[in-house]
Amino acid sequence: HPAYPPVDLTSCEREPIHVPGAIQPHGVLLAIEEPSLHLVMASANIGELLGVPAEIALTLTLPDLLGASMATRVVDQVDAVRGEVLTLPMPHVDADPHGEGTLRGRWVELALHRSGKRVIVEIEERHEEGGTLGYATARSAMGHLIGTRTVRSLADHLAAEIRSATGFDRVMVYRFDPEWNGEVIAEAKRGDLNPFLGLHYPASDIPAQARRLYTINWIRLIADVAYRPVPVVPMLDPDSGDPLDLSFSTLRSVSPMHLEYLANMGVTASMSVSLIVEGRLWGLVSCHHYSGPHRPSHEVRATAEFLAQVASRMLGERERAEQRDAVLRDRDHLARLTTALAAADDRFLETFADHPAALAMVGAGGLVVGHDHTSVSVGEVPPADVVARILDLLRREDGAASSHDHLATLDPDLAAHAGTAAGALVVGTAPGPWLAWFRPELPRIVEWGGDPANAKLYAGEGEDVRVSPRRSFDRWREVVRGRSRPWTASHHEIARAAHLHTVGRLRLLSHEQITVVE
Ligand code: BLA
Repeated sequence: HPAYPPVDLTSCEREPIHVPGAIQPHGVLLAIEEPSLHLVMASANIGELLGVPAEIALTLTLPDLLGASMATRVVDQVDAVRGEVLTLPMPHVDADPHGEGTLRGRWVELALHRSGKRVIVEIEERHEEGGTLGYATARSAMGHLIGTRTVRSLADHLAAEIRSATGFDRVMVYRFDPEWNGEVIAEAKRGDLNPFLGLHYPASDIPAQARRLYTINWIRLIADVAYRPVPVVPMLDPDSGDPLDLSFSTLRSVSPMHLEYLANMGVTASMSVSLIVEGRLWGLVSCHHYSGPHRPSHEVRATAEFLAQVASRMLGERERAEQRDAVLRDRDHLARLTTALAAADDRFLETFADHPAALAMVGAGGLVVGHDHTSVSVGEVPPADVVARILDLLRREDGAASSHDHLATLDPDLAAHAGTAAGALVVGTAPGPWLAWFRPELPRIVEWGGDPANAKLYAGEGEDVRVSPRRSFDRWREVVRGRSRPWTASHHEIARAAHLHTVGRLRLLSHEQITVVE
Protein backbone atom coordinates (compact mmCIF):
# COMPACT_ATOMS: atom_id res chain seq x y z
CA HIS A 1 0.00 0.00 0.00
CA PRO A 2 1.53 3.32 -1.03
CA ALA A 3 0.39 5.21 2.10
CA TYR A 4 2.49 3.14 4.51
CA PRO A 5 6.10 1.99 4.59
CA PRO A 6 6.53 -1.77 4.15
CA VAL A 7 6.38 -3.82 7.34
CA ASP A 8 9.18 -6.01 8.60
CA LEU A 9 10.00 -7.88 11.80
CA THR A 10 10.94 -4.68 13.64
CA SER A 11 7.88 -2.65 12.71
CA CYS A 12 5.08 -5.13 13.41
CA GLU A 13 3.56 -3.15 16.23
CA ARG A 14 3.39 -0.01 14.11
CA GLU A 15 1.46 -1.48 11.20
CA PRO A 16 -1.94 0.27 11.20
CA ILE A 17 -3.96 -2.90 10.57
CA HIS A 18 -7.35 -1.18 11.08
CA VAL A 19 -6.86 1.05 8.01
CA PRO A 20 -5.37 -1.25 5.34
CA GLY A 21 -7.15 0.57 2.51
CA ALA A 22 -8.18 -2.80 1.04
CA ILE A 23 -10.41 -5.79 1.58
CA GLN A 24 -10.27 -9.51 0.84
CA PRO A 25 -11.89 -10.41 -2.49
CA HIS A 26 -14.61 -12.79 -1.25
CA GLY A 27 -17.12 -9.96 -1.00
CA VAL A 28 -17.71 -6.30 -1.81
CA LEU A 29 -17.75 -3.32 0.49
CA LEU A 30 -19.87 -0.16 0.22
CA ALA A 31 -19.48 2.98 2.34
CA ILE A 32 -22.72 4.93 2.34
CA GLU A 33 -23.44 8.54 3.21
CA GLU A 34 -26.45 9.35 5.39
CA PRO A 35 -29.12 10.43 4.81
CA SER A 36 -28.70 10.68 1.04
CA LEU A 37 -27.74 6.96 0.75
CA HIS A 38 -25.09 7.96 -1.79
CA LEU A 39 -22.14 5.61 -2.23
CA VAL A 40 -18.95 7.49 -1.21
CA MET A 41 -16.35 4.71 -1.17
CA ALA A 42 -16.40 1.15 -2.52
CA SER A 43 -14.14 -1.83 -3.02
CA ALA A 44 -12.81 -1.89 -6.58
CA ASN A 45 -14.36 -5.34 -7.18
CA ILE A 46 -17.91 -4.01 -6.78
CA GLY A 47 -18.74 -4.86 -10.39
CA GLU A 48 -18.41 -8.60 -9.72
CA LEU A 49 -21.55 -8.72 -7.59
CA LEU A 50 -23.37 -5.56 -8.62
CA GLY A 51 -22.55 -5.45 -12.33
CA VAL A 52 -21.52 -1.78 -12.21
CA PRO A 53 -17.88 -0.62 -12.25
CA ALA A 54 -16.71 1.40 -9.25
CA GLU A 55 -16.43 4.72 -11.13
CA ILE A 56 -20.08 4.57 -12.05
CA ALA A 57 -21.26 3.06 -8.76
CA LEU A 58 -19.75 6.03 -6.93
CA THR A 59 -22.30 8.28 -8.61
CA LEU A 60 -25.24 6.10 -7.48
CA THR A 61 -27.29 5.48 -4.35
CA LEU A 62 -27.96 2.33 -2.36
CA PRO A 63 -31.44 1.74 -3.93
CA ASP A 64 -29.88 2.12 -7.41
CA LEU A 65 -27.31 -0.52 -6.56
CA LEU A 66 -29.24 -3.08 -4.48
CA GLY A 67 -32.77 -2.52 -5.69
CA ALA A 68 -35.48 -0.85 -3.67
CA SER A 69 -36.46 -3.76 -1.45
CA MET A 70 -32.97 -4.80 -0.32
CA ALA A 71 -32.01 -1.14 0.20
CA THR A 72 -35.09 -0.70 2.36
CA ARG A 73 -34.05 -3.66 4.51
CA VAL A 74 -30.68 -2.03 5.02
CA VAL A 75 -32.16 1.35 5.86
CA ASP A 76 -34.65 -0.24 8.28
CA GLN A 77 -31.80 -1.89 10.16
CA VAL A 78 -29.34 0.98 10.17
CA ASP A 79 -30.64 2.43 13.40
CA ALA A 80 -30.11 -0.89 15.15
CA VAL A 81 -26.41 -0.69 14.24
CA ARG A 82 -24.11 0.90 16.82
CA GLY A 83 -20.54 -0.09 16.10
CA GLU A 84 -20.64 -3.85 15.94
CA VAL A 85 -21.59 -5.91 12.93
CA LEU A 86 -25.19 -6.83 12.30
CA THR A 87 -25.86 -9.57 9.79
CA LEU A 88 -29.05 -9.04 7.85
CA PRO A 89 -31.09 -12.19 7.54
CA MET A 90 -31.99 -12.69 3.88
CA PRO A 91 -34.76 -14.94 2.55
CA HIS A 92 -33.59 -18.51 2.24
CA VAL A 93 -32.36 -20.23 -0.89
CA ASP A 94 -35.53 -22.15 -1.53
CA ALA A 95 -37.43 -18.86 -1.82
CA ASP A 96 -37.98 -17.08 -5.12
CA PRO A 97 -34.67 -17.02 -7.09
CA HIS A 98 -35.48 -13.49 -8.20
CA GLY A 99 -36.68 -12.41 -4.79
CA GLU A 100 -35.30 -10.27 -1.99
CA GLY A 101 -32.26 -12.29 -1.00
CA THR A 102 -30.71 -12.19 -4.45
CA LEU A 103 -28.58 -9.75 -6.40
CA ARG A 104 -28.61 -10.35 -10.15
CA GLY A 105 -29.71 -13.94 -9.52
CA ARG A 106 -27.11 -14.69 -6.85
CA TRP A 107 -27.92 -15.41 -3.23
CA VAL A 108 -26.15 -13.01 -0.90
CA GLU A 109 -25.48 -12.34 2.77
CA LEU A 110 -25.22 -8.79 4.09
CA ALA A 111 -23.33 -7.41 7.09
CA LEU A 112 -23.84 -3.85 8.34
CA HIS A 113 -21.91 -1.64 10.71
CA ARG A 114 -20.95 2.00 11.16
CA SER A 115 -17.49 3.42 10.67
CA GLY A 116 -17.21 7.09 11.56
CA LYS A 117 -19.96 8.86 9.66
CA ARG A 118 -20.40 6.05 7.15
CA VAL A 119 -22.69 3.07 7.05
CA ILE A 120 -20.69 0.09 5.81
CA VAL A 121 -22.52 -2.57 3.84
CA GLU A 122 -20.57 -5.75 3.10
CA ILE A 123 -22.00 -8.29 0.71
CA GLU A 124 -20.87 -11.87 0.21
CA GLU A 125 -22.28 -14.43 -2.12
CA ARG A 126 -23.94 -17.12 -0.05
CA HIS A 127 -23.17 -20.80 -0.31
CA GLU A 128 -24.44 -23.73 1.67
CA GLU A 129 -21.02 -25.07 2.59
CA GLY A 130 -20.74 -25.95 6.28
CA GLY A 131 -24.51 -26.27 6.56
CA THR A 132 -26.78 -24.02 8.53
CA LEU A 133 -26.75 -23.95 12.28
CA GLY A 134 -29.99 -23.73 14.10
CA TYR A 135 -30.96 -23.19 17.69
CA ALA A 136 -30.69 -26.93 18.41
CA THR A 137 -27.00 -27.03 17.38
CA ALA A 138 -26.11 -24.00 19.45
CA ARG A 139 -28.02 -25.34 22.44
CA SER A 140 -26.38 -28.75 22.36
CA ALA A 141 -22.94 -27.12 21.98
CA MET A 142 -23.68 -24.91 24.97
CA GLY A 143 -24.80 -27.94 26.96
CA HIS A 144 -21.41 -29.55 26.35
CA LEU A 145 -19.59 -26.41 27.46
CA ILE A 146 -21.69 -26.04 30.60
CA GLY A 147 -21.00 -29.67 31.56
CA THR A 148 -17.23 -29.07 31.90
CA ARG A 149 -15.49 -28.47 35.22
CA THR A 150 -11.98 -27.36 34.31
CA VAL A 151 -10.45 -24.79 31.97
CA ARG A 152 -8.82 -27.64 30.01
CA SER A 153 -12.00 -29.60 29.42
CA LEU A 154 -13.93 -26.42 28.59
CA ALA A 155 -11.22 -25.54 26.05
CA ASP A 156 -11.29 -29.09 24.62
CA HIS A 157 -15.04 -28.96 24.11
CA LEU A 158 -14.92 -25.44 22.68
CA ALA A 159 -12.32 -26.50 20.10
CA ALA A 160 -14.41 -29.56 19.15
CA GLU A 161 -17.68 -27.62 18.89
CA ILE A 162 -16.18 -24.83 16.81
CA ARG A 163 -14.50 -27.35 14.55
CA SER A 164 -17.74 -29.22 13.97
CA ALA A 165 -19.63 -25.97 13.35
CA THR A 166 -17.10 -24.44 10.95
CA GLY A 167 -15.42 -27.43 9.28
CA PHE A 168 -11.85 -26.11 9.68
CA ASP A 169 -9.07 -28.75 9.52
CA ARG A 170 -7.61 -27.66 12.88
CA VAL A 171 -9.11 -25.65 15.72
CA MET A 172 -6.93 -24.60 18.66
CA VAL A 173 -7.54 -22.77 21.89
CA TYR A 174 -4.62 -20.44 22.38
CA ARG A 175 -4.10 -18.90 25.84
CA PHE A 176 -2.09 -15.76 26.69
CA ASP A 177 0.14 -15.51 29.76
CA PRO A 178 0.52 -12.20 31.67
CA GLU A 179 3.32 -11.10 29.28
CA TRP A 180 1.19 -11.98 26.21
CA ASN A 181 3.17 -15.06 25.27
CA GLY A 182 0.81 -17.87 24.34
CA GLU A 183 0.30 -21.61 24.55
CA VAL A 184 -1.97 -24.00 22.64
CA ILE A 185 -4.03 -25.55 25.47
CA ALA A 186 -6.62 -27.46 23.41
CA GLU A 187 -6.87 -28.78 19.89
CA ALA A 188 -9.40 -30.53 17.64
CA LYS A 189 -7.96 -31.57 14.27
CA ARG A 190 -8.07 -33.79 11.25
CA GLY A 191 -6.54 -37.11 12.28
CA ASP A 192 -3.60 -37.00 9.88
CA LEU A 193 -2.26 -33.62 11.04
CA ASN A 194 0.69 -33.29 13.43
CA PRO A 195 -0.33 -31.93 16.85
CA PHE A 196 0.29 -28.32 17.93
CA LEU A 197 -1.04 -28.97 21.44
CA GLY A 198 1.36 -27.65 24.11
CA LEU A 199 3.34 -25.41 21.75
CA HIS A 200 4.38 -21.95 22.92
CA TYR A 201 4.60 -18.68 21.03
CA PRO A 202 6.10 -15.27 21.88
CA ALA A 203 4.01 -12.13 22.35
CA SER A 204 5.34 -10.74 19.06
CA ASP A 205 3.31 -13.30 17.04
CA ILE A 206 0.17 -11.34 17.78
CA PRO A 207 1.36 -7.74 18.17
CA ALA A 208 -0.21 -5.19 20.54
CA GLN A 209 -2.37 -3.36 17.99
CA ALA A 210 -3.82 -6.68 16.80
CA ARG A 211 -4.61 -7.68 20.39
CA ARG A 212 -6.31 -4.32 20.92
CA LEU A 213 -8.40 -4.78 17.79
CA TYR A 214 -9.32 -8.34 18.79
CA THR A 215 -10.55 -7.05 22.17
CA ILE A 216 -13.24 -4.92 20.52
CA ASN A 217 -13.95 -7.13 17.48
CA TRP A 218 -14.45 -10.80 18.38
CA ILE A 219 -13.94 -12.52 15.02
CA ARG A 220 -11.89 -12.42 11.80
CA LEU A 221 -11.68 -14.62 8.75
CA ILE A 222 -9.01 -15.00 6.11
CA ALA A 223 -10.98 -17.03 3.58
CA ASP A 224 -8.01 -17.58 1.26
CA VAL A 225 -4.45 -16.91 2.49
CA ALA A 226 -3.31 -16.58 -1.15
CA TYR A 227 -5.78 -13.77 -1.93
CA ARG A 228 -4.97 -10.54 -3.77
CA PRO A 229 -6.16 -7.49 -1.79
CA VAL A 230 -8.84 -5.34 -3.44
CA PRO A 231 -8.36 -1.60 -2.86
CA VAL A 232 -11.09 0.61 -1.46
CA VAL A 233 -11.63 3.59 -3.78
CA PRO A 234 -11.18 6.44 -3.38
CA MET A 235 -8.37 5.79 -0.89
CA LEU A 236 -9.49 8.64 1.38
CA ASP A 237 -12.96 9.69 2.39
CA PRO A 238 -13.78 12.78 0.26
CA ASP A 239 -15.35 14.49 3.31
CA SER A 240 -12.91 13.80 6.13
CA GLY A 241 -9.77 13.06 4.13
CA ASP A 242 -9.23 9.97 6.32
CA PRO A 243 -8.80 6.37 5.18
CA LEU A 244 -11.78 4.16 6.03
CA ASP A 245 -11.50 2.58 9.48
CA LEU A 246 -12.08 -1.14 8.83
CA SER A 247 -11.83 -2.29 12.49
CA PHE A 248 -15.25 -3.95 12.30
CA SER A 249 -15.20 -4.91 8.64
CA THR A 250 -15.74 -8.62 8.05
CA LEU A 251 -13.74 -8.34 4.81
CA ARG A 252 -10.77 -6.31 6.14
CA SER A 253 -7.52 -7.11 4.35
CA VAL A 254 -5.05 -8.45 6.93
CA SER A 255 -1.38 -7.83 7.65
CA PRO A 256 0.96 -9.07 4.88
CA MET A 257 3.39 -10.16 7.60
CA HIS A 258 0.74 -12.40 9.09
CA LEU A 259 -0.15 -13.80 5.63
CA GLU A 260 3.50 -14.70 5.15
CA TYR A 261 3.48 -16.45 8.53
CA LEU A 262 0.38 -18.46 7.64
CA ALA A 263 1.71 -19.39 4.21
CA ASN A 264 4.99 -20.62 5.78
CA MET A 265 2.90 -22.83 8.05
CA GLY A 266 1.03 -24.32 5.10
CA VAL A 267 -2.22 -22.66 6.18
CA THR A 268 -4.58 -21.87 3.27
CA ALA A 269 -7.44 -20.30 5.26
CA SER A 270 -7.62 -19.00 8.82
CA MET A 271 -10.17 -17.72 11.28
CA SER A 272 -9.80 -16.62 14.87
CA VAL A 273 -12.32 -15.79 17.55
CA SER A 274 -11.51 -13.82 20.69
CA LEU A 275 -11.84 -15.14 24.23
CA ILE A 276 -12.25 -12.19 26.58
CA VAL A 277 -12.37 -12.50 30.37
CA GLU A 278 -13.13 -9.43 32.46
CA GLY A 279 -12.32 -7.09 29.61
CA ARG A 280 -8.89 -8.64 28.89
CA LEU A 281 -8.06 -10.72 25.82
CA TRP A 282 -7.63 -14.13 27.51
CA GLY A 283 -6.89 -16.06 24.34
CA LEU A 284 -8.05 -16.91 20.84
CA VAL A 285 -9.77 -19.80 19.19
CA SER A 286 -7.45 -20.16 16.20
CA CYS A 287 -8.74 -22.12 13.19
CA HIS A 288 -6.59 -23.38 10.31
CA HIS A 289 -7.44 -24.90 6.95
CA TYR A 290 -4.76 -26.63 4.87
CA SER A 291 -6.67 -27.75 1.81
CA GLY A 292 -7.52 -24.52 0.02
CA PRO A 293 -9.88 -21.61 0.67
CA HIS A 294 -12.52 -22.01 3.37
CA ARG A 295 -15.39 -19.61 3.94
CA PRO A 296 -18.03 -20.51 6.53
CA SER A 297 -21.28 -18.57 6.13
CA HIS A 298 -22.04 -15.48 8.22
CA GLU A 299 -24.44 -17.59 10.24
CA VAL A 300 -21.77 -20.18 11.03
CA ARG A 301 -19.29 -17.43 11.92
CA ALA A 302 -21.89 -15.82 14.19
CA THR A 303 -22.40 -19.20 15.92
CA ALA A 304 -18.65 -19.56 16.49
CA GLU A 305 -18.57 -16.02 17.90
CA PHE A 306 -21.54 -16.78 20.15
CA LEU A 307 -19.90 -19.96 21.50
CA ALA A 308 -16.67 -18.07 22.18
CA GLN A 309 -18.62 -15.41 24.07
CA VAL A 310 -20.44 -18.00 26.18
CA ALA A 311 -17.16 -19.84 26.80
CA SER A 312 -15.46 -16.58 27.80
CA ARG A 313 -17.95 -16.16 30.68
CA MET A 314 -17.33 -19.73 31.82
CA LEU A 315 -13.54 -19.46 31.54
CA GLY A 316 -13.47 -16.79 34.24
CA GLU A 317 -15.51 -18.99 36.58
CA ARG A 318 -13.54 -22.18 35.85
CA GLU A 319 -10.27 -20.35 36.36
CA ARG A 320 -11.29 -19.01 39.77
CA ALA A 321 -12.56 -22.46 40.80
CA GLU A 322 -9.29 -24.04 39.73
CA GLN A 323 -7.25 -21.52 41.66
CA ARG A 324 -9.34 -22.30 44.77
CA ASP A 325 -8.85 -26.05 44.22
CA ALA A 326 -5.10 -25.62 43.80
CA VAL A 327 -4.85 -23.66 47.05
CA LEU A 328 -6.84 -26.35 48.87
CA ARG A 329 -4.64 -29.10 47.42
CA ASP A 330 -1.44 -27.29 48.47
CA ARG A 331 -2.84 -26.71 51.97
CA ASP A 332 -3.69 -30.39 52.18
CA HIS A 333 -0.06 -31.23 51.30
CA LEU A 334 1.07 -28.84 54.00
CA ALA A 335 -1.22 -30.49 56.56
CA ARG A 336 0.19 -33.93 55.78
CA LEU A 337 3.73 -32.63 56.02
CA THR A 338 3.15 -30.94 59.39
CA THR A 339 1.56 -34.13 60.73
CA ALA A 340 4.70 -36.02 59.73
CA LEU A 341 6.91 -33.31 61.26
CA ALA A 342 5.02 -33.49 64.56
CA ALA A 343 6.21 -37.08 64.88
CA ALA A 344 9.76 -36.40 63.67
CA ASP A 345 12.66 -36.67 66.07
CA ASP A 346 16.42 -36.39 65.62
CA ARG A 347 16.19 -36.87 61.84
CA PHE A 348 13.98 -33.82 61.53
CA LEU A 349 15.57 -32.25 58.42
CA GLU A 350 15.48 -35.56 56.54
CA THR A 351 11.86 -36.15 57.50
CA PHE A 352 11.00 -32.76 56.04
CA ALA A 353 12.94 -33.13 52.82
CA ASP A 354 11.90 -36.73 52.15
CA HIS A 355 8.19 -36.10 52.53
CA PRO A 356 6.48 -36.12 49.10
CA ALA A 357 4.49 -33.01 50.04
CA ALA A 358 7.63 -30.90 50.60
CA LEU A 359 8.09 -30.22 46.88
CA ALA A 360 4.48 -30.68 45.80
CA MET A 361 2.95 -28.10 48.12
CA VAL A 362 4.74 -25.23 46.37
CA GLY A 363 5.30 -26.87 42.96
CA ALA A 364 9.10 -26.82 43.20
CA GLY A 365 11.78 -28.94 41.49
CA GLY A 366 14.15 -28.91 44.46
CA LEU A 367 14.36 -28.03 48.15
CA VAL A 368 17.11 -27.40 50.70
CA VAL A 369 16.23 -27.44 54.41
CA GLY A 370 18.93 -25.91 56.60
CA HIS A 371 19.57 -25.59 60.32
CA ASP A 372 22.66 -25.01 62.45
CA HIS A 373 25.31 -25.38 59.72
CA THR A 374 23.77 -28.55 58.32
CA SER A 375 21.37 -28.91 55.47
CA VAL A 376 19.49 -31.62 53.60
CA SER A 377 18.31 -31.39 50.01
CA VAL A 378 15.88 -33.15 47.72
CA GLY A 379 15.22 -32.88 44.00
CA GLU A 380 17.35 -30.68 41.76
CA VAL A 381 19.17 -27.95 43.63
CA PRO A 382 22.21 -25.75 42.86
CA PRO A 383 25.58 -26.16 44.70
CA ALA A 384 25.81 -25.03 48.34
CA ASP A 385 27.61 -21.72 47.64
CA VAL A 386 24.89 -20.80 45.11
CA VAL A 387 22.17 -21.67 47.60
CA ALA A 388 23.92 -19.39 50.12
CA ARG A 389 24.09 -16.57 47.58
CA ILE A 390 20.37 -16.90 46.76
CA LEU A 391 19.45 -16.95 50.47
CA ASP A 392 21.46 -13.80 50.86
CA LEU A 393 19.79 -12.05 47.90
CA LEU A 394 16.26 -12.92 48.97
CA ARG A 395 16.66 -12.67 52.76
CA ARG A 396 14.02 -10.86 54.77
CA GLU A 397 14.14 -10.07 58.49
CA ASP A 398 10.38 -10.02 59.09
CA GLY A 399 9.80 -13.78 58.86
CA ALA A 400 7.83 -13.60 55.60
CA ALA A 401 8.72 -15.74 52.59
CA SER A 402 10.26 -14.09 49.53
CA SER A 403 10.68 -15.27 45.97
CA HIS A 404 11.93 -14.43 42.50
CA ASP A 405 11.26 -16.03 39.10
CA HIS A 406 14.32 -14.63 37.32
CA LEU A 407 17.29 -14.74 39.70
CA ALA A 408 19.78 -13.82 36.99
CA THR A 409 18.37 -10.28 37.00
CA LEU A 410 19.54 -10.00 40.64
CA ASP A 411 22.97 -11.50 39.98
CA PRO A 412 24.13 -12.33 36.42
CA ASP A 413 26.37 -15.13 37.76
CA LEU A 414 23.23 -17.04 38.68
CA ALA A 415 22.31 -17.41 34.99
CA ALA A 416 24.62 -20.43 34.88
CA HIS A 417 22.34 -22.23 37.36
CA ALA A 418 19.03 -21.52 35.61
CA GLY A 419 18.72 -25.23 34.78
CA THR A 420 17.95 -25.94 38.45
CA ALA A 421 17.39 -22.53 40.02
CA ALA A 422 16.00 -19.94 37.64
CA GLY A 423 13.63 -19.02 40.44
CA ALA A 424 13.57 -19.54 44.19
CA LEU A 425 11.22 -19.25 47.16
CA VAL A 426 12.95 -18.83 50.53
CA VAL A 427 11.98 -18.31 54.12
CA GLY A 428 14.19 -17.97 57.22
CA THR A 429 17.87 -17.06 57.45
CA ALA A 430 21.02 -18.80 58.63
CA PRO A 431 21.70 -20.26 61.10
CA GLY A 432 18.14 -21.35 60.52
CA PRO A 433 15.96 -23.03 60.32
CA TRP A 434 15.62 -21.92 56.70
CA LEU A 435 13.89 -23.37 53.65
CA ALA A 436 14.77 -22.74 50.01
CA TRP A 437 12.74 -24.13 47.11
CA PHE A 438 13.91 -23.96 43.49
CA ARG A 439 12.34 -24.04 40.04
CA PRO A 440 14.12 -24.57 36.70
CA GLU A 441 13.81 -22.24 33.72
CA LEU A 442 10.75 -22.67 31.50
CA PRO A 443 12.40 -23.71 28.20
CA ARG A 444 13.86 -26.73 29.95
CA ILE A 445 10.39 -27.85 30.90
CA VAL A 446 8.79 -27.20 27.52
CA GLU A 447 10.31 -29.23 24.71
CA TRP A 448 9.71 -28.29 21.11
CA GLY A 449 6.75 -30.13 19.72
CA GLY A 450 7.45 -33.37 21.47
CA ASP A 451 6.28 -34.90 18.23
CA PRO A 452 8.85 -36.06 15.65
CA ALA A 453 6.55 -34.88 12.83
CA ASN A 454 6.92 -31.26 13.98
CA ALA A 455 10.69 -31.53 14.21
CA LYS A 456 10.78 -33.00 10.69
CA LEU A 457 8.42 -30.37 9.30
CA TYR A 458 10.46 -27.47 10.64
CA ALA A 459 13.83 -28.97 9.88
CA GLY A 460 12.78 -28.58 6.24
CA GLU A 461 12.28 -24.84 6.66
CA GLY A 462 14.44 -22.66 4.43
CA GLU A 463 16.95 -20.12 5.79
CA ASP A 464 15.04 -17.21 4.22
CA VAL A 465 11.92 -17.86 6.26
CA ARG A 466 11.31 -14.83 8.51
CA VAL A 467 8.12 -15.85 10.24
CA SER A 468 7.03 -19.38 11.16
CA PRO A 469 6.06 -21.37 14.25
CA ARG A 470 9.60 -22.76 14.56
CA ARG A 471 11.12 -19.23 14.50
CA SER A 472 8.40 -18.21 16.94
CA PHE A 473 9.32 -21.01 19.31
CA ASP A 474 12.97 -19.93 19.17
CA ARG A 475 11.91 -16.35 19.96
CA TRP A 476 9.72 -17.60 22.79
CA ARG A 477 12.69 -19.52 24.23
CA GLU A 478 14.71 -16.30 24.15
CA VAL A 479 11.95 -14.44 25.98
CA VAL A 480 11.59 -16.98 28.78
CA ARG A 481 15.23 -18.09 29.00
CA GLY A 482 16.43 -17.93 32.60
CA ARG A 483 12.91 -17.55 33.97
CA SER A 484 10.92 -19.97 36.09
CA ARG A 485 7.20 -20.22 36.49
CA PRO A 486 6.25 -17.42 38.93
CA TRP A 487 5.43 -18.18 42.59
CA THR A 488 1.95 -17.36 43.84
CA ALA A 489 0.84 -15.56 47.01
CA SER A 490 -0.54 -18.89 48.24
CA HIS A 491 2.90 -20.51 47.85
CA HIS A 492 4.36 -17.70 49.95
CA GLU A 493 1.80 -18.41 52.69
CA ILE A 494 2.52 -22.12 52.60
CA ALA A 495 6.28 -21.50 52.81
CA ARG A 496 5.78 -19.27 55.80
CA ALA A 497 3.48 -21.76 57.55
CA ALA A 498 5.94 -24.61 56.91
CA HIS A 499 8.70 -22.46 58.38
CA LEU A 500 6.69 -21.63 61.51
CA HIS A 501 6.03 -25.34 62.08
CA THR A 502 9.72 -26.07 61.62
CA VAL A 503 10.77 -23.39 64.07
CA GLY A 504 8.24 -24.59 66.63
CA ARG A 505 9.10 -28.26 66.27
CA LEU A 506 12.87 -27.70 66.41
CA ARG A 507 12.48 -25.60 69.52
CA LEU A 508 10.44 -28.35 71.14
CA LEU A 509 12.98 -30.99 70.08
CA SER A 510 15.88 -29.00 71.54
CA HIS A 511 13.95 -28.61 74.82
CA GLU A 512 13.37 -32.35 74.88
CA GLN A 513 17.10 -32.91 74.38
CA ILE A 514 17.91 -30.48 77.17
CA THR A 515 15.48 -32.29 79.44
CA VAL A 516 17.23 -35.58 78.65
CA VAL A 517 20.64 -34.06 79.32
CA GLU A 518 19.50 -32.67 82.65
C1 BLA B 1 -2.26 -11.93 13.70
N1 BLA B 1 -1.17 -13.96 14.62
C2 BLA B 1 -2.27 -13.24 14.24
C3 BLA B 1 -3.45 -14.00 14.49
C4 BLA B 1 -3.04 -15.20 15.01
C5 BLA B 1 -1.63 -15.18 15.05
C6 BLA B 1 -3.98 -16.31 15.46
C7 BLA B 1 -4.88 -13.56 14.26
C8 BLA B 1 -5.24 -13.58 12.81
C9 BLA B 1 -5.84 -14.87 12.32
O1 BLA B 1 -6.97 -15.19 12.69
O2 BLA B 1 -5.19 -15.62 11.54
C10 BLA B 1 -0.72 -16.18 15.50
N2 BLA B 1 -1.80 -18.24 14.83
C11 BLA B 1 -0.95 -17.54 15.57
C12 BLA B 1 -0.29 -18.40 16.47
C13 BLA B 1 -0.79 -19.62 16.27
C14 BLA B 1 -1.76 -19.52 15.23
C15 BLA B 1 0.75 -18.04 17.43
O3 BLA B 1 -2.45 -20.44 14.80
C16 BLA B 1 -0.37 -20.82 16.98
C17 BLA B 1 -0.85 -22.00 16.77
N3 BLA B 1 3.19 -12.33 13.40
C18 BLA B 1 4.42 -12.86 13.63
C19 BLA B 1 5.38 -11.84 13.53
C20 BLA B 1 4.69 -10.68 13.24
C21 BLA B 1 3.30 -10.99 13.19
C22 BLA B 1 6.84 -12.05 13.73
O4 BLA B 1 4.64 -14.03 13.86
C23 BLA B 1 5.18 -9.33 13.00
C24 BLA B 1 6.41 -9.10 12.57
C25 BLA B 1 2.28 -10.07 12.94
N4 BLA B 1 0.19 -11.38 13.45
C26 BLA B 1 0.87 -10.29 13.04
C27 BLA B 1 -0.06 -9.25 12.72
C28 BLA B 1 -1.33 -9.76 12.91
C29 BLA B 1 -1.16 -11.11 13.38
C30 BLA B 1 0.29 -7.85 12.26
C31 BLA B 1 -2.66 -9.08 12.68
C32 BLA B 1 -3.30 -9.58 11.42
C33 BLA B 1 -4.53 -8.77 11.14
O5 BLA B 1 -5.58 -8.99 11.83
O6 BLA B 1 -4.45 -7.92 10.25
